[in-house]
Amino acid sequence: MLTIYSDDHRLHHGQGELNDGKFQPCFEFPARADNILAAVRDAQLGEIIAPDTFGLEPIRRVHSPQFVAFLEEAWGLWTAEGRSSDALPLNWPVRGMRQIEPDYIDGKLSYFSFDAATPITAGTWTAITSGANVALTGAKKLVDGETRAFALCRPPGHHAAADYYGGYCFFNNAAIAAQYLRDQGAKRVAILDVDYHHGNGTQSIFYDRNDILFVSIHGDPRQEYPFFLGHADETGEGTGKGFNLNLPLPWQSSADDWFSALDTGLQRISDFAPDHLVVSLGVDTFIDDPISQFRLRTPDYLEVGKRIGRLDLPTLFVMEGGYAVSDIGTNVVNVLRGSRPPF
Ligand code: Q9C
Ligand code: ZN
Repeated sequence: MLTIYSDDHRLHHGQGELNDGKFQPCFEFPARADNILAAVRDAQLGEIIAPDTFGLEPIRRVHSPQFVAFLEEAWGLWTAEGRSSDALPLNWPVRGMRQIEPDYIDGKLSYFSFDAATPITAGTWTAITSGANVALTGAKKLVDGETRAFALCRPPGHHAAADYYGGYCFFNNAAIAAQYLRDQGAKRVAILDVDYHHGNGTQSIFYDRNDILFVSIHGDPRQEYPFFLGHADETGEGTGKGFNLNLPLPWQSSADDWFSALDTGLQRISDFAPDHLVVSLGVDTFIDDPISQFRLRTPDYLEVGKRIGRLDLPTLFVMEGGYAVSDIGTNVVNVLRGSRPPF
């Protein structure tokens, strides 16, 4: 299997995030991708290539121009105010407040974000544009006939919507790749999100669409971040009705329960008969993940890969979450290895 990777991810390295009422070191940090890359090499999974450059046009197919412009200018505006620490928001425009983009950088951070765990740093813009290129290069490989590719994206993307960032995510790499596949001629694309957290950004980007099916297995939003999207009754709207499938599970769900949900999701994808599959690959479902409450173990990830592989669809895996850094490489590689025939 082909892996697409760039060192540019290291340019995004936040100093900290607000967690448990304390300012703590970021859970999402460069060693995650470094460890995955090392495991891909050790497993001799296949060729590792650098991304091509696609420019901002394919990013603007899923993100608003205002949001893209904000991310490009944010660090400059922040440092122009004399700040040298990471840029973080402090308040949000909730129910009844006006949705007007402020002029001042602190207000812009609030307007375009939804949490205080996602710092913008000096190198964030370079890292996230490069991450989008990694995903797009993987998508292009599918168009060119590759049957499996792994976009080793960092930072992750699935919490980012058309015009807001959060949950460690800025550009929605999986959504950008799925839209690119459509724009290159695919009639239908399915996105399977197996990250522990609901892919609220991806869902909201494609919620009114019947050409891109979104299926997600995740911690029940009654208990788990991002809390305000991911319920089972969110099935799509307008022409998108029936093309969004949420499979929320409670904290401490067993691996068996998780695999039952996976089978339900895979059946829906199979019925949809897409031209391509994009997998939002998070391994924060792991039993030892420091911020998550599911119970998958390292050998389970081989089985995850096998079941996905049996769909027999051209598949792009896009890296999302997973914070047990010493196990992340093995867990990811197990999914990738499992997905290759023979099953
Ligand atoms: N106490 C992804 O996995 N905050 N994002 C968690 C835990 C945000 C996770 C706080 C978690 C975001 C891509
Ligand atoms: Zn996650």
